[in-house]
Amino acid sequence: MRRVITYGTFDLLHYGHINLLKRAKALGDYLIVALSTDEFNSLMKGKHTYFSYEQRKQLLEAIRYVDLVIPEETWEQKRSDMHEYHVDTFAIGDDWEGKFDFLKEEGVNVVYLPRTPEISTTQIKESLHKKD
Ligand code: C2G
Repeated sequence: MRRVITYGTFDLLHYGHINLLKRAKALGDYLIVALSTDEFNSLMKGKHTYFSYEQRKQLLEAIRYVDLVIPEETWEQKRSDMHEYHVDTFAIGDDWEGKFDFLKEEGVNVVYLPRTPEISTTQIKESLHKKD
């Protein structure tokens, strides 16, 4: 069983997120999503999400590519996650290119996947705001 993990906030779920999850799953047989908690988003990522952690978790668990959702509570948990979840591959969008290469030291493949252009949660929020 080749286990892949990815991390993110996944707020206002859109096709860019789905494309990422689809490609991440294709790197193995089992995909774990470490989902940023509400506290991690607001305190560490400076993100205010529309949907709560539980709502974002429910959405992700409904996606065929996702096998398990766990909480992402700190920047530092990645190293231990690789061992706790027996991860073979870490995958994330290439907006993070190079930032997680240190995980290779834990014996995992590190893959940066091209982001889907033209869509982002911020863009969705801004375009809805303009229509008000
Ligand atoms: N993504 C993408 N294409 C987009 C938008 C997002 O491929 N148009 C990818 C991002 O690169 C990321 C994932 O979808 O891999 C989730 O996006 P975010 O929720 O914005 O994740 P982020 O805030 O970058 O969290 O510790 C790592 C962080 O938690 C990553």
